[in-house]
Amino acid sequence: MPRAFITGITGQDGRHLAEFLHGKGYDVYGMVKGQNNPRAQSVIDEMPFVELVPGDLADLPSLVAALELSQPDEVYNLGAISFVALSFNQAELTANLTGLGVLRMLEAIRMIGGTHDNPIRFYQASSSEMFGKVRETPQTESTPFHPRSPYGCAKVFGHDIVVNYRESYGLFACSGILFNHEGPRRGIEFVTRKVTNAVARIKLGLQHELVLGNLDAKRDWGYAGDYVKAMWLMLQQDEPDDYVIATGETHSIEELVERAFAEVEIDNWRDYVRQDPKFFRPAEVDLLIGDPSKAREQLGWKPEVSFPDLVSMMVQNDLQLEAAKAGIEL
Ligand code: G4F
Repeated sequence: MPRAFITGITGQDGRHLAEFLHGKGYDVYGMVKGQNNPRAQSVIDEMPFVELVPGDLADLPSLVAALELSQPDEVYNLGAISFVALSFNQAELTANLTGLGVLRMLEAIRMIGGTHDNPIRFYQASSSEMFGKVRETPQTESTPFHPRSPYGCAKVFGHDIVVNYRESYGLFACSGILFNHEGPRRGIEFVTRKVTNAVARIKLGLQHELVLGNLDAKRDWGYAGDYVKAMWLMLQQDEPDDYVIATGETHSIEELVERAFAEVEIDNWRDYVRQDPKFFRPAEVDLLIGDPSKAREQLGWKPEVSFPDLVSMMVQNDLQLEAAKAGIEL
């Protein structure tokens, strides 16, 4: 059985990837940090097949120990401070985990797998946030980076150090430059889930207002379940490389809001939405749209879930969840 080690196992992508790899016959190991981590219990409940291993991206010896224990063929580094807004308040922590954490993981792989002919294959979760104030549209693997947040800066470091370790030590190390990817497992702090959850609650009469920041920003939103497949495909190629993973479509936050309200047959959405400066960022990424041609041609990957279907899936899921919590029959 091939063995996979995943950091960030408690997050949206970690869960999707663990399920996907389990379905492919992998033994799946997931790194969890901290003592009595409350999110670990939900992984145990949802995915009993995952073997949890202690470790922390801020602590190199713990990463070495985790790899020694799991002896993986493939390492997926999804762990990070992943919320862009938070990175402005915790910039140093973000640089340490989201940026230097990648370097530590690569070093741990070299220590365990040897400096030459290292058999461990490595996937890094790079991000479209690296493009920031975009230099060209659509963005490709060769578009220059111009990050707009401490998170984006840390991801650029992570991306560059993967390229450097690949070129310096011949590691099989790949980066997926993933554009925004969402779904029912998305954390409530991210705009898609914040919107779909609020719309469901408004429809059920449990909430009366949705307070947001910038409605003009545009994102290339895909479905997380589609995107984890691309991560795996990258590690099955003959040569390591970097790939943009995106839908090639962009939509504004306003369009997202309008579509989510339409899903529950509310047309006068503006009556429920208020903007608050506290949700605006010190520097914004105005427009993201990726060109996934390379992934399509070389990996045979394409997104399966459209934007309307994604919004519908998330709203319907939140309606079920919120109704069940409130004891409302749908
Ligand atoms: O949903 P968001 O917080 O995602 P963001 O910042 O695009 O980052 C996500 O995607 C990246 C890939 O490009 C990942 F690397 C990253 O880890 C994360 O998954 O915000 C999306 C947009 C922003 O322009 C933000 O200003 O929505 C705007 N927005 C407007 N009102 C809001 C809100 N965002 C949030 N989170 N909450 C609001 O109330």
